[in-house]
Amino acid sequence: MSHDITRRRFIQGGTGVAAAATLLGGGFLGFDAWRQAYADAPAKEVKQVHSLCNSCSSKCGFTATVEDGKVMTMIGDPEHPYCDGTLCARGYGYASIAYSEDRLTNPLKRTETGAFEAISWDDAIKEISEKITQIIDEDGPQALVLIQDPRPSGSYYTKRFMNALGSANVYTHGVSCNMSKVSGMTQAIGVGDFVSDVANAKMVMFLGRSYADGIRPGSLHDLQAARKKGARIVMVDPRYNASCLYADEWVPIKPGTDLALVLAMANVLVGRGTYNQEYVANNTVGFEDWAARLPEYTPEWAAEITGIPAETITRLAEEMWEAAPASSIEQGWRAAFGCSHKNSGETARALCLFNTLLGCWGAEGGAIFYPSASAGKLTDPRFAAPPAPKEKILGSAEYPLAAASMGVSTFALQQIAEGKVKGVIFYQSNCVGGYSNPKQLDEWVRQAELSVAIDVQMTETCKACQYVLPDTSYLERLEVPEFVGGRVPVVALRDRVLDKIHPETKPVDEIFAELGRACGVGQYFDFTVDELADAQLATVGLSLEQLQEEGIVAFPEKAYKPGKEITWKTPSGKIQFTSEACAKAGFTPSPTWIEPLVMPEEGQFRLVGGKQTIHTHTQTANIKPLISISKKYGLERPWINADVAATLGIEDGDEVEISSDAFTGRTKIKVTERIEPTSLYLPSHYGRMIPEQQLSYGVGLSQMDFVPFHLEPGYGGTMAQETVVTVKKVGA
Ligand SMILES: Nc1nc2c(c(=O)[nH]1)N[C@H]1C(S)=C(S)[C@@H](COP(=O)(O)OP(=O)(O)OC[C@H]3O[C@@H](n4cnc5c(=O)[nH]c(N)nc54)[C@H](O)[C@@H]3O)O[C@H]1N2
Ligand SMILES: Nc1nc2c(c(=O)[nH]1)N[C@H]1C(S)=C(S)[C@@H](COP(=O)(O)OP(=O)(O)OC[C@H]3O[C@@H](n4cnc5c(=O)[nH]c(N)nc54)[C@H](O)[C@@H]3O)O[C@H]1N2
Ligand code: SF4
Ligand SMILES: [Mo]
Repeated sequence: MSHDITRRRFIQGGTGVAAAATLLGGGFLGFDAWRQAYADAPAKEVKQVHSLCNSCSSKCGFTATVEDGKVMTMIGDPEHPYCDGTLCARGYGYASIAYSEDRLTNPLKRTETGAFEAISWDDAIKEISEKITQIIDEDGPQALVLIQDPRPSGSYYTKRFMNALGSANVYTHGVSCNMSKVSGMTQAIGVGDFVSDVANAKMVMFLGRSYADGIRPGSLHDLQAARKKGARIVMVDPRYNASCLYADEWVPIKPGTDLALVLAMANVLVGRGTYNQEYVANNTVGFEDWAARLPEYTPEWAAEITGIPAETITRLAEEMWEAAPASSIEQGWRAAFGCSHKNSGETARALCLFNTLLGCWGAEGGAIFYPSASAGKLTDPRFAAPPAPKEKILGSAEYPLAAASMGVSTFALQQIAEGKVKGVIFYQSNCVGGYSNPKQLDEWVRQAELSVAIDVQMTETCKACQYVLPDTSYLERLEVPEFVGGRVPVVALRDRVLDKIHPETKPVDEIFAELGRACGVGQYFDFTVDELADAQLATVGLSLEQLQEEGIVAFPEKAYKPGKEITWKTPSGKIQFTSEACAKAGFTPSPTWIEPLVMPEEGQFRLVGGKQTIHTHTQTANIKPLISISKKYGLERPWINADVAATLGIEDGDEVEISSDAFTGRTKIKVTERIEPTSLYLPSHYGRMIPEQQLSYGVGLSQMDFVPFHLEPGYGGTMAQETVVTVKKVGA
């Protein structure tokens, strides 16, 4: 197969030995300049390695300079679509995990007393595999569950391992990330993702998506470009988030009510006939059903619910129409409707239908779909896939709209208490700490007959498990190639930047291969990750060695082409205003208003989460350079509206007590005008109570502690913001 492949000029021939003197030389000079500057200094081993960040799921590409086994510089790869030449602060800070004092360095087993003691790899693999075999013999493979945060090798090896055992139960973190969004969109447009063409848009509305807080550098660059070009940017968010710096307008909204806003804007456009009638007639089904339901959703109706004035709602709808088709509502990711409320899935569905009224799909400046590349089929029988599991992923009957590629992981854990699930394995997942109420999840995991966590540090999830297996850090392992979609799709590689630091750690590929062999399915793991990577790359005309040298290879022949006809992967082959699956799951055929599960009354607040630029979920709280910044600036403090604080006698920096039905905790508070009155914002990354995480222990509070265990009907999202809290000053 031949491909028109562009090759990035490698700055300097691969991994070479060069002269360099001190750390000071690291800086951010180009490699050549640095080498030149220290040409006469005593020789040290300096090499360059291309790899992928592991501080969040964006997995940005970078080139590391390594001197005598220490990472000196990391430069974001310009061709990587997500990083666009820049790593974010987390990308740099998280690299220190490799050398962290709090790394797991040995397999551990929980003893009768609840303490963990070291155990050899041989014993750990033997005991775990015996238990797996016993569970399969007694209860069948569907009694086993695996939960992972999708990473290149993680996704490949966990699925292969579970499928080889006959289980379909491989879950991601979706329930507590973007599952409702992905699943709702799929009902409308057949896929769970699109991209607002922000850089070329005339207008973009963001519903609780903040490129400057929930960072992906490439997206932030697009927002900056849009700002420069004069695009109209509107941020709908209960708080003035960091992206508002690039916006024309901040529209504060009561959280959980975005569906009412979208329905009312649709009411305005459809009521007036100011929508792309030709586009709707040619590309959709079920429009009449929605049109007949919209009249009751007037801007005045929505104003009551959202707290946004009716005139603003009407004006925003008008402006979006005037800018169409170079306008769209951006797709969002987590906090607003990724997994947060009882109406999240339906909000995502309605959002896609509103964009359809604009006729913006595939239009320059509108809502577009980026192409991707992928590896072809491998012919070598060693790589043959195990037979497809006989059953569907557990939870698919109860939550029929949930994307099967993510699955309702927390429902699967609930099935431990029902006796249907007996064994659970976590790979690179702090499920217990972050997917729903930690106390509840901990209780279920502890009831399992087998529980294993594979991680690099001690976490809430590890603590709940019987066995803890130490992975190498991402800087110490090669993974399978990562194909990334974008304007120009690419393939990139996580490579070994450092030699293994702790001898008793093992990379993910080895862990699952050893478990596979011990469980009697070794025939599916009869290869090294290097051989697998090389074979996958051969299907696109590359080799492992080539990609290691180049770091990233683009597929320009697959680049995004504006105006290309879109194939809608829905059952009808068209955009669906009505969905049979939604109707079958108990929703109206086209989206209508659904009240959130709880609404704050007088004296109560909805607890909302949100990312901070310098942290990722629960995984960076113990990272020295990052948590030091948090501590210095008090970033862990929740935000309360200034007027409301005044009525409660609360001042900036006061110690407060925050209570929900599930939890009560104390912390210092931030009083600000940057948040609407019914919300209390708790930054998402704190409240870790694991003493082994020495730096994060006891800093701030965790949103999930306050949230009861529950799941969004039909869609299975964790409903992370369906909780109300009260706040009082300590000692008042
Ligand atoms: N720094 C950082 N960046 C990240 C990550 C990270 O952990 N840290 N994680 C990555 C991942 S996995 C994800 S999922 C994304 C998440 O990316 P986002 O979805 O952008 O992130 P969030 O911070 O969860 O939510 C964005 C905003 O929604 C607002 N919000 C809360 N509730 C509502 C609501 O009901 N309606 C509206 N309109 N707004 C609301 C919050 O105030 C917040 O400012 O970030 C990615 N990038
Ligand atoms: N409290 C809280 N809960 C959240 C969120 C939040 O911000 N705060 N965010 C939500 C969102 S948007 C998402 S996507 C999910 C994400 O949920 P997860 O994917 O579970 O992400 P983290 O909570 O960061 O936990 C990642 C785990 O992977 C481990 N890890 C890191 N590197 C490696 C490695 O190289 N190998 C192995 N084996 N393990 C490694 C970390 O130590 C950590 O325990 O969480 C959701 N829940
Ligand atoms: S966005 Fe930041 S943390 Fe995430 S992969 Fe990219 S550089 Fe790493
Ligand atoms: Mo996420």
